[in-house]
Amino acid sequence: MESHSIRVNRGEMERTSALLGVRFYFRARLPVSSFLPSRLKELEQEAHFVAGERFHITSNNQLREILFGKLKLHLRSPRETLPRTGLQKLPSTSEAVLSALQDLHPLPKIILEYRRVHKTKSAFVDGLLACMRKGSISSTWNQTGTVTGRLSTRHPNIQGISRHPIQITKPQDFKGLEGTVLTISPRSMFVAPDGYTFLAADFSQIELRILTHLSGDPELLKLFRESERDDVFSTLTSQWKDIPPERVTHADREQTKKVVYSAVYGAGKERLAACLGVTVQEAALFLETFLQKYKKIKEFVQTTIAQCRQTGYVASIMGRRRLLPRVHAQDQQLRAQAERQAVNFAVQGSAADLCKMAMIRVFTAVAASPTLTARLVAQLHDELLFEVEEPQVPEFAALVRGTMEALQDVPALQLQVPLKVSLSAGQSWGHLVPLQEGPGPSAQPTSR
Ligand code: DCT
Ligand code: MN
Repeated sequence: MESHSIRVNRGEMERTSALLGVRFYFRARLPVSSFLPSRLKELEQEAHFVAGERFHITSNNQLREILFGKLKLHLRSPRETLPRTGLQKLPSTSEAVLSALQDLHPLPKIILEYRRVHKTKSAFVDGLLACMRKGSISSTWNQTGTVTGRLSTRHPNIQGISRHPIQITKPQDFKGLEGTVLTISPRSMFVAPDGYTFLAADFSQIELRILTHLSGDPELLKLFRESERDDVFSTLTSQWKDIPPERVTHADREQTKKVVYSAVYGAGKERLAACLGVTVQEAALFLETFLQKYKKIKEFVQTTIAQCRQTGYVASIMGRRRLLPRVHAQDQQLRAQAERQAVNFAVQGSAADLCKMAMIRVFTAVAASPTLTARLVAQLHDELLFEVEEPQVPEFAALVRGTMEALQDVPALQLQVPLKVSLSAGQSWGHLVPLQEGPGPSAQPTSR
């Protein structure tokens, strides 16, 4: 991956920087040029206007003084428990606080958007530009940089480039202008060279499958074995919430996902409540009913922690160990943290093992093939991204799927659950379309 580079589409890059950097209310068809005030500048001016004074928009101290010293928003806030910092114990200017205040005054919303645009611009425009060489980027990969055994990347951190488009909203209540939503899809800046196409192979629900294997939960096992063509999270949603499958919405599915991963990784009811936007009591009830229905998950969590206490380490499916001496700490918080890390490592570390094995096996298979020339260009944890010569797509797709799904039967693993790979392809990383299942080893049902 390091000896190969990925092409960046200059036009798309310019479009994105223009969206972020340049005013987008064009009265006439003005040329997009740099002397127009940038979107950040514009937000800064809006902030000064609604604050009634000029201040350093990036200074949290000055912002705090205006929000709470001058505008006294904390006194008007229905929430009595805004998190506080600093000597004067004024509320912080964190995202959570600003969100809680956004209906009281236009300033918090403007600041939130300023931060979002700034972050997007620095990561996806300035950050990428700084890493570009001859119109391409090539990340540096670190094999020993994470505690779970996942790979990590820098310059650029291609694994951190959001899969989902980022939406930036213009505040609606400023100067009576309509709110406009901008969509930025950072992945669409990466393109395959002429004659090639990107092919992405994504392990579906790898962590949930690993968890199912490790816990042996019969309900989950049944779900994965029987409904191979169905979407497991949708079925799961219908099952534990007791609603018919056809009434499960995308939002329900996402909610289930959050509940599942919170239950496993020990996020706790407060964090779950915050991320679902429900009350703490509701979140607690979700976790409880979920763990009630899939009893072996709770058992697995407890067994993992107990074993870690006994040995001082936790091991991944391939036997890689993480030492966790703090599992014996006196301090309850440190101990609870080590316990969460133990369970997280068992599942995520095992998923990392599988993904690395997939990389090695696909590489070996391509090297052994007299015809295939596909190259791995990036590993995004559970997703492998390849550059493939266009005519070779069908053959390579079948090989990748076959190789990755066959990991289920590796003797050292003997997974109780089937593995499922979804394939997509396209000219740009941001616009991959699902590949139809072609003929090949994957076309046969793999029920066992
Ligand atoms: N993850 C997590 N907490 C969440 C969501 C995800 O810890 N709220 C972790 C666990 C799975 C991993 O990130 C990959 O996330 P997704 O791809 O969103 O999950 P998935 O199980 O693969 O589900 P999907 O079928 O939607 O891709
Ligand atoms: Mn996924």
